[in-house]
Amino acid sequence: MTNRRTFIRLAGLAGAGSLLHACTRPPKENKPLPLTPYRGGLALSTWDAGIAANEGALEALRSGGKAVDMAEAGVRITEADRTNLSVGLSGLPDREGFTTLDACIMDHLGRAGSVCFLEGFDHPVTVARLVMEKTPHVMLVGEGARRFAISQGLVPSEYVSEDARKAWMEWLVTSEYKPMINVENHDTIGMITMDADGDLGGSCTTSGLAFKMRGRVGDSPIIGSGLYVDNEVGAATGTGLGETVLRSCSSFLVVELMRQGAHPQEACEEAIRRVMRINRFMQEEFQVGLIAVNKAGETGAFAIRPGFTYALAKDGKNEVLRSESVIA
Ligand code: SD4
Repeated sequence: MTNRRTFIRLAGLAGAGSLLHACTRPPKENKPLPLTPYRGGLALSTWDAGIAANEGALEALRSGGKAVDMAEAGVRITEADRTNLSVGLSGLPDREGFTTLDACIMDHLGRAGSVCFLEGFDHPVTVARLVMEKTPHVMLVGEGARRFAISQGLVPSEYVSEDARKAWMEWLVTSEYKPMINVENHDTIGMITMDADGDLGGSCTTSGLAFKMRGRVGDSPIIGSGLYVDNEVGAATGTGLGETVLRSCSSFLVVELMRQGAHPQEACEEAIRRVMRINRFMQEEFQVGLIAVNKAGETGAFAIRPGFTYALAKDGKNEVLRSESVIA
C-alpha cells in the first residue's frame, strides 16, 4: 500500500515531471474523457444578451482568433451595451451610487486574469486579460486595478448611466435590499468559447448585485466560482446570487464532475443541487444558473428556478434556449 510518505518519497525519486503526471492522472474508476475535441467553433453564454455576444465571439473566430479572443470579444459587446443594467458602466450602482465592475477571463493554457471593484472603465474583461497576460498575478482590485489599466494605455470613462442613476434614486426611497436575481432584473454575462483547434476559453463580466454594499464582490470574477476552464475537460460559468455560488465553487465543481465522466448537463444539475444544499440555511429565495461545455462540444445548462435563459452558437445556429430548473 502506498501511504502519503511513501508517495512523496517515490514522487521525489521519480522527478517533478512524473509527480505532475501522478497528481493530474484521473483516478482509475473515472470514465475516459471524450477524446475527440469539437473543432467547429462554438460560443455559449448566459441570458438573452448572449446572442449578440456570441455573434462577437464568432466574428473573432472568423478572424482566426483563439477561444480566449472569442471570449473577450464576445462579452465586450455586452459591456458596451448601454441598455444593459447588469454589465459594464451602465450597470446598476452600489448603495452609495457608484457602479463597480467585476470580470475575469481564462484561456486554454490554464491562465487566468481577474479584476474586482473596478470603477470607470468600459471593458473590465480587457483589463482582466491584461492582468493575465502582463502581470505575474491573477487578480487586481479597486484602485490598483484602475492604475494598472491606465498604465496599459486604457482610458478611464466618465460615463454615468442616466437610467442606472434614476433606478438608484428610486431605490433610495425604500433602501430595501432584495438579493433575488432572475430574468426580470439581471443579466450578467458568462461565456464559454471553443475555437477551430478545439481549445476552450471563457469570460465573465458584471456590475454585480444592484445596490450591493460598497466593496462587495460576487462570484463573477472569482476563478472557480464564476468561471472555470480546463482545456483537457471542459468549462463552466454561471449567473445568479454570487454569495451562494462563492460558497459552492460551482464552476470548478462542474468541471470536476465532467472530469469524472459526467455529461455537461448532468454536471450542471448536480452542481445546482449542491448550491441548494450548501445554501439551505438561507431564508431568502435565490436564483443560480450554470452553463457548461465539454471538450467534445456537448453543452449543458441548469438553474434553481425558471426564467434562466442562455444562448448557444453552434453548427451555424445562434439561439436563445430556456434552461430547465429544479423548481418548476
Ligand atoms: C453577482 N453573480 O455579482 C453576479 C450577479 C449576476 O446576473 O449573475 N447577475 O453576484
